[in-house]
Amino acid sequence: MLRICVALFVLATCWAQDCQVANIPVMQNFDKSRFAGKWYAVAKKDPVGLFLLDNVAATYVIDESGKMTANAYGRVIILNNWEMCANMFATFEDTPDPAKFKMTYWGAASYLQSGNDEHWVIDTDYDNYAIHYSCREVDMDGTCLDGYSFIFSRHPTGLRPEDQKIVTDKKKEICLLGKYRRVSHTGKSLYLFIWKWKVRL
Ligand code: DAO
Repeated sequence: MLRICVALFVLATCWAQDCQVANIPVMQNFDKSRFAGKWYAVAKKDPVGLFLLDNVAATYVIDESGKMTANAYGRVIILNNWEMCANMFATFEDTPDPAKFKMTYWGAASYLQSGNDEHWVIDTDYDNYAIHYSCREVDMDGTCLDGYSFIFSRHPTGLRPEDQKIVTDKKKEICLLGKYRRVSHTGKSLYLFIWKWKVRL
């Protein structure tokens, strides 16, 4: 009897959790002008072939025509363990859903990654936390085969205790609970940037 109950509970949990990419709930009435400004990545679910390691931050800008762009940086290791600060630039194309964008990004140097990704805002209160999501490859069953997600904070020290439960519940909703690693902010990427700049002089 106990086994049947456990099996039913597991089944019910699976049914309750819809991991289809098409059904992932995003922020309602997302207002990109309130989202503008600097966000620190405090946790990350990596994609296959991870790139940005730590000291990751993104600054979103909305121009007079309403177009969103972003500058981002972070510590990366490329080409035979060469550690550097990657500076990235991204543009965003609006879609019918205000929380879903098509992102195109470039590295400031040719050996850095560039590409096109989805950029979805799952949830934010604009002043403290934001949950970003991008699925790069959808599996045959409609779930995400390869994707990444950043938990952003307005504060480099991390999420406020009162935001942690909200973020944990959202991680569960997007089927990524337990898949994140902490992203630290040690200032190392700024140090690397200054060091490389000095070497070039
Ligand atoms: O780190 O593995 C990875 C994926 C990195 C994608 C680069 C995105 C650059 C622009 C970031 C804007 C905010 C998400």
